[in-house]
Amino acid sequence: MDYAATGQEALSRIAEASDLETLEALRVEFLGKQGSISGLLKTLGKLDPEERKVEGPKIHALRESVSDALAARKDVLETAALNARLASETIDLSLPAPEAPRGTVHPISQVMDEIAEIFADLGFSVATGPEIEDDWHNFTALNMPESHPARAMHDTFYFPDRDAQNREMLLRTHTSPVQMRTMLKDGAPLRIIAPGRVYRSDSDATHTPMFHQVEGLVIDKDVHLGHLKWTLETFLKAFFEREDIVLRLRPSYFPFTEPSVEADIGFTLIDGKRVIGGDPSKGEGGWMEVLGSGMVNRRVIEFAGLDPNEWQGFAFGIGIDRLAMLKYGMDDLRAFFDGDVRWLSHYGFSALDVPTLSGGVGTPA
Ligand code: 2NM
Repeated sequence: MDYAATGQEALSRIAEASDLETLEALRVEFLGKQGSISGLLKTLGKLDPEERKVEGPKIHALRESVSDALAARKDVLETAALNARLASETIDLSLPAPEAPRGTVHPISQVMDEIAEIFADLGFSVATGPEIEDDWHNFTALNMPESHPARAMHDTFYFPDRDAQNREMLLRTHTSPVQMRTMLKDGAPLRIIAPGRVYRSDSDATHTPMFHQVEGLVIDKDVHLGHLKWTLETFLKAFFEREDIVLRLRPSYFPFTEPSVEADIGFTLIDGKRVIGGDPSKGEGGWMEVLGSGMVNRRVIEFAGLDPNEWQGFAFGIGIDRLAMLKYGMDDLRAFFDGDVRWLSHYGFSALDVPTLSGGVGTPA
């Protein structure tokens, strides 16, 4: 038999295939299991040996030439497809860069991160809790029973309805309820800070109805006022990045601590400007109140389900907004909450400026 015509037709159809799918269909048509050339090969078995000697090589040669043609055409089509992709997917590197994000990290967020970093190094973990609280966690458990005058001084925002336990609901006036919840949940010993938003119905040039606080709590055995003073001094030196921080503790009163102390930080006058650091008793300058603190009241330890004869602790509370103003030189508290893009781009921080003790907690790179 002559297979030349079959071969010619197959080769010309392969040469005309314009895409890879068409070519694959041809491969199946000729060489697939049910393919025409595969069919010819199957006939060999039925021939007698003499005929097979003649027909065998011809059919194999046909199969070979079709197979080679398929491979060659596939190569051509694949190269063409790749070239088409390379031509259509070019990137024009001479185009201007896309607009970069313009957001900045708010100074309050930055200062919160700085504070968390410093206290993490002292072994404190960060605790959080709800901003909507009940009066037991916010007041009663902190040694402020219903009649306590400090409750009135807190200018509390109350909700109209009570909760399922018939407790009054309110916006927390400090983050102390977080400490109470953590003591009840984790017990002692404990070393935590609780940063976050707090609310008091108070609004003027130096007070906003929402502000930020970080409170710290250490519960352990044989804890005393010396540990408190060292911790506060170490924190303030790291925060203001100077060794010449001078602290003055003054006796004070908080219902949740006994004794209670307020801490002032010394500033000196340089060219008429207040600069944190230095000893005001040895030159020009003065004291600025920065935080309140004390030894945790035995009654608070009891409310937290701990034995005050076994466990003692100290606690402190710091206003983050004021501390941020002192460190970064803003003079108007209200600008913190205006959302003015010009103010934010001036005072904001780069998202890449993550505070670390090794790299500096407040020095932009
Ligand atoms: C302050 C001042 C003094 C304080 C007390 C507690 C707790 F939960 F342990 F009782 N947390 N924070 C505390 C003590 C807060 O802020 C000016």
